[in-house]
Amino acid sequence: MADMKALSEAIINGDQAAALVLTKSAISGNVPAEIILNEGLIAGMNTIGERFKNNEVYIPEVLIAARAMKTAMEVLEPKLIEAGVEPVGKAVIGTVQGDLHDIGKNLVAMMLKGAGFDVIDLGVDVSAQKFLEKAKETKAKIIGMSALLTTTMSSMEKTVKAVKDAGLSVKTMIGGAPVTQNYADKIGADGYAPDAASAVDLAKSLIGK
Ligand code: B1M
Repeated sequence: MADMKALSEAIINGDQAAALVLTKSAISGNVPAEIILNEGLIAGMNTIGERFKNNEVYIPEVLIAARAMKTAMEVLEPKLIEAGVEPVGKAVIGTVQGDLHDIGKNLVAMMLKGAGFDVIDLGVDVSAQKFLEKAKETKAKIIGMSALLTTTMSSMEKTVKAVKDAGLSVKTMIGGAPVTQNYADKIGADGYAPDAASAVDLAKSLIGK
């Protein structure tokens, strides 16, 4: 029986080669794709997320773990599709219009993927209209916006307003260094998260998972 604990340890340690070998051996040992995903890969990313939140590990460790997860996901993905495993939810994410900072946004996207979300990353400089169109097109449950400049935060408000005006039932969540819970409340966003691990908890709670 393939060892899911070893697989999650490989993710935690960011050991790309071990993550790949263990995922392949689990697949050839007929471990269900969902078990490999949940008990191996996601369990590992969850641990990294917790450690990151507690300042026990830092951005480089998260990025290395996410890279190991990505490598393993490349071989697991066809099996998940075959097995018809549903993602936790679909999230459209991006850095808001006028803002080119994407390191934090990328971390949030990686952690969401690590938690089993289907993430559509629109990149940087994303307008309210673009967020809205993509959310409609993909039937996403969440729009996630990141801003690092005080001057671009107002773009979040535009997106929240556009979503409300369109009557779209999608949850909006925001984050980034200058963003606060107060600001989220002020603009009527559904949630704010201070870091990537909290963003995962928030995203899950917004969609009742
Ligand atoms: Co710029 N920059 N920058 N910059 N930059 C800041 C943000 C700044 C604070 C530096 C300073 O003056 N001390 C300042 C903003 C001042 C302000 O408005 N308050 C600033 C400025 C002024 C600028 C320019 C205007 C500089 C210029 O050209 N005169 C320019 C703007 C360009 C533009 O966007 N239009 C600019 C450019 C750049 C670079 C291109 C050089 C580069 C960006 C490279 C890139 O992202 N690819 C850059 C960088 C690297 C920074 C600093 C140094 C680091 C930002 C970062 O990546 N942090 C930053 C100073 C600093 O913060 N020390 C600075 C690490 C990252 C992991 O943290 O993004 O906060 P963060 O993400 C966290 C959380 O916030 C949260 O989770 C993440 C992980 O825990 N989070 C979310 C983020 N998004 C979330 C979304 C969520 C939930 C949580 O839900 C959806």
